Amino acid sequence: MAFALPPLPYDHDALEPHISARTMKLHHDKHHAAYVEKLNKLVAGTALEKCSLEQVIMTTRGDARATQTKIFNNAAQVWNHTFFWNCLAPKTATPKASLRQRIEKSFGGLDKFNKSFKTAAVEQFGSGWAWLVESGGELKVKSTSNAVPPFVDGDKVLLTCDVWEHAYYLDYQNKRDEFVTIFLEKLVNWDFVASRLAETQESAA
Ligand code: MN3
Repeated sequence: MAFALPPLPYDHDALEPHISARTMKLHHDKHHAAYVEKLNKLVAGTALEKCSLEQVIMTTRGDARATQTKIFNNAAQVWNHTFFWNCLAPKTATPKASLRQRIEKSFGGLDKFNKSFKTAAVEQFGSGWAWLVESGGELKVKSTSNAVPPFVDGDKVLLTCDVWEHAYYLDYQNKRDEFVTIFLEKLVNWDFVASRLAETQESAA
C-alpha cells in the first residue's frame, strides 16, 4: 500500500496572518506531497512498501547506501511534516497546568523554554528542525539537520518547528528569528503537545 499525503488539519488560510495560504499551499500541497511521491517511487517493489512510516525510518536510519539514504530522508520528511501540521493551531493557546508544570520543572518557565527553543531553531545551520522532546523523563530542546526526527534516538517527540527556508521564506524572507517568534507566540498547539505527553505517561505506566 502506498504512503498517502494526509490532508491538513485546517484550511490553507487558517494560520493567516502568521503563515500565509500561499506558503501553506506550497508547503503542504507541493513540498510535503513531493516527499510522499518520491518515497512511494523509492520503496515500490521492496519489502519497505508494506512497512509503517516509522518502520521505514528506523530500518533505513544510518544506512549509508545512496538509495537507503534517499528513502530515509523522504520518509522522515513525510513524518516530520505530518507532525508539524499538528503542532500548529489557528487559535493562540497556552499550555494547561500539568504541561506548564513540566515546562517549569525542566526549563524554569515558559519564557525560558521559548528562549531555548528559539535559540535552537535560529542557530540550526542550514535546513532542519527544532524540537521539544521528552528524553529520560526530562523535557529537552533539540535541533536536527535536514530530515532527522529525534525519535530515531529514542526521544519522545512533543513539538517541532520546520526551519527549512521553504517554511518561512515567502512570509518572512531571511528573518527566521521572526518566524520562530511568531510560531512560539501565536501558533503552537499546546493541546497537541499535552496529548503527546499524556501518551508517554500512559505507556510508561
Ligand atoms: Mn518543510
